Amino acid sequence: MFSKALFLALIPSILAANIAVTVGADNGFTFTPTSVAANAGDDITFTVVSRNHSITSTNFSGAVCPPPVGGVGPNGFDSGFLSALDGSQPTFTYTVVDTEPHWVSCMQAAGAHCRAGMTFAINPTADQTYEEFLFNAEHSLSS
Ligand SMILES: *[C@@H]1O[C@H](CO)[C@@H](O)[C@H](O)[C@H]1NC(C)=O
Ligand SMILES: *[C@@H]1O[C@H](CO)[C@@H](O)[C@H](O)[C@H]1NC(C)=O
Ligand SMILES: [Cu+2]
Repeated sequence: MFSKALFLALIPSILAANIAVTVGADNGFTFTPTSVAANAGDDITFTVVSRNHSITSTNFSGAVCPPPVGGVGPNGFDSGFLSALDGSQPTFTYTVVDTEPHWVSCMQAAGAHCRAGMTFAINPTADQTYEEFLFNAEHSLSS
């Protein structure tokens, strides 16, 4: 019979989710969905279905676009450029390591995709919403 402690220790792996996000649906500058709530241990798998994009963590405000190579941390990430131009659908998986908000965009075209609203949020909050991040990206100056 399971002890309660062993059962509780197993819960994170039992509940770890695999969350699918589509990048560039309908040839657009989009992430679908635009935000997710995720727990540490969850995998978020991004599938690029058009053009040539990156999945890169960035700032919530200020210098949002373009995200820098390597991404903004702590626990930042950067897929590098993933091209679907050859008809492939490359994927990138980020394993969530904390429950902090992470703000994500695309580095392509010196930030033009980012300023076009190509944005995604992991664990946005009441104080830092996805909508405000989108606004900040659309109004980010080129760097
Ligand atoms: C994807 O975009 C990057 C950055 O603009 C570029 O260096 C790379 O050559 C592109 N890849 C393809 C297959 O077009
Ligand atoms: C992110 O924003 C901070 C604070 O405005 C700034 O110091 C930093 O340079 C920005 N990071 C990047 C990579 O733009
Ligand atoms: Cu892009």
